[in-house]
Amino acid sequence: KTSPALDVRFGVKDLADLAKRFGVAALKSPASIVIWTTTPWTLPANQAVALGPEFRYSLVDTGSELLILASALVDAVTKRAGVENVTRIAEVDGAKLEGLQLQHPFYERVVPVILGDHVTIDDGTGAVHTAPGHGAEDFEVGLKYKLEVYNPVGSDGRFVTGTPIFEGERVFDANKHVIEVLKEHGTLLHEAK
Ligand code: VAL
Repeated sequence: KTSPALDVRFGVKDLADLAKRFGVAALKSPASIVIWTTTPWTLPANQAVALGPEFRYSLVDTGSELLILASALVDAVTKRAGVENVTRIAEVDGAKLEGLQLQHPFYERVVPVILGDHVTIDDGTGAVHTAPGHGAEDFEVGLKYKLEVYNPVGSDGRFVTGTPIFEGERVFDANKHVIEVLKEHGTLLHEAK
């Protein structure tokens, strides 16, 4: 089996702040930035979501929620997620969203939007799940933003004691559990099979 590819919601904490950044009137539905990852087991270590400063990002309304995606990827992401009605509300440069506060998809942790030149819009969502303890580019951009280099995985390949939810699990077995936990929290937008 190939590795799972997930689209995951990071909820926007402050809708008024989001509205201001996009230059629109009051927003009513819950809003999320959607990240794409092929390594679900790295999500416990997430410390930020990186956007490309010069890419355009759209705020889209699905009828039940608001999603923020790279404008170039709105069609691809909403199509694979089976979203039928997509209304584009507004568009900004990624730079406009720096510092926006997001809710981690299953922990009680608030993580910021950061900017990085390593972000691409070739695939995914245009928003990179950033775990400085697990990836070289994530580490580099983390230094710039003083993110915690959090690595909850021990040398035995298992989540260390004290890791919420996943303590003791082997990381590659944990992928399935992470997907279940995302579903429980309503933060899994799509899982490629
Ligand atoms: N940034 C990578 C990802 O999106 C890892 C290294 C956390 O899967």
